[in-house]
Amino acid sequence: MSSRTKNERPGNNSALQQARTNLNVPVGLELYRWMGLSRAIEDKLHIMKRQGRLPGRLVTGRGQEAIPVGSALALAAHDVVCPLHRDLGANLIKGITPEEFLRSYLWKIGHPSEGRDSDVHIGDIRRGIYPMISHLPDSWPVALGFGIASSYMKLGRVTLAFCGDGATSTGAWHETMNMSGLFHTPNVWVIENNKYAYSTPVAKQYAAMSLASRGAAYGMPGVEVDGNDAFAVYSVVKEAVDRARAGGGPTLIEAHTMRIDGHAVHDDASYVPKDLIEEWKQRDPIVLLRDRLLLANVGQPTLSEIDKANLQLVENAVKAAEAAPMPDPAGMENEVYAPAEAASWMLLPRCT
Ligand SMILES: Cc1ncc(C[n+]2csc(CCOP(=O)(O)OP(=O)(O)O)c2C)c(N)n1
Repeated sequence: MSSRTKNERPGNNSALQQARTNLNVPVGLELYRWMGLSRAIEDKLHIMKRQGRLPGRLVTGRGQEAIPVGSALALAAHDVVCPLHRDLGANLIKGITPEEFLRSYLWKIGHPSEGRDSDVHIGDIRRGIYPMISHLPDSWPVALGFGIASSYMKLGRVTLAFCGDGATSTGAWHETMNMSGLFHTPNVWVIENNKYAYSTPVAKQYAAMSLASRGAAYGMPGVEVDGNDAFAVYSVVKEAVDRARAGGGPTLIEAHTMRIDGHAVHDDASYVPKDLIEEWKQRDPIVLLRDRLLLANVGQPTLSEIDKANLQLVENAVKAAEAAPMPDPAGMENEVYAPAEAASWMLLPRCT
């Protein structure tokens, strides 16, 4: 029996070790830019919520941006991603603009659902984003379907799906993994192990020492990665994406991180030991990457420019979204069912 606990971070796979030593600076700067934009939007949403400027709920992925950003940056333009409630960064990289995201949170028009759905339920299949399904992890069987279609039609397209540690206890999760291994689908499965599913800690969620170890049971590689190390996430996911595209089948990736906020803004997370949160706050993925970029001789002014540009984007987005109109109730039933062109991603040229 291993003496590792489920809260420890892994550090024993080759892609991860290599990532720690060889930071690719242009990729590092892209990771920094997208993580910073995601954080800036979610920080602003928290302020707006407290000011009473935000209707409805607020769920964020602050502190775990390295996973959606590192993963989505490893995809090609025509690949598909299935983001969930902690994955704003993946939506942004695949083309959802800050303004569209703000409009969604404010229930305005001018984003893919045009006010018929709200907050994190955003996506656009024409941009390769399958919008979140609330029933967790029901986007996984859908991602499997994308994978099977891509193999069958020889599209060369990879589909990446995210879920949390809690979602891995469901039947849909296990059935998806079984079929993915069986059909050798071009999927990358990313678990964001943030140690809590609402108030349930991982110790009460599963008995296995790691979730990645389940990969072997389904006939696919299972890899653990430090989910607060953006470049390590990018490297591990890129390896899995390249393998999937080359016909090498799926990979299960367990990215270790910590939910440093409550489940959502209404939850003070008082059930989480304070020292656990503090320990992980010291490993803020944006600060870690910034320090590595500085060590790699990227100047502080370059990083400050990126931060400034991100804040400006958010301010512009908030202004435009707040000024935008609400939907016309007369159009409530339009496009409730997917338009025919929703399947058009299949007809796009092969992804190279
Ligand atoms: C099938 C299902 N059961 C319950 C819920 C309610 N719910 C929403 S988020 C959540 C916690 C999920 O935990 P996890 O999968 O670890 O993801 P995290 O929120 O920690 O990122 C729960 C129970 C749901 N959305 N779907």
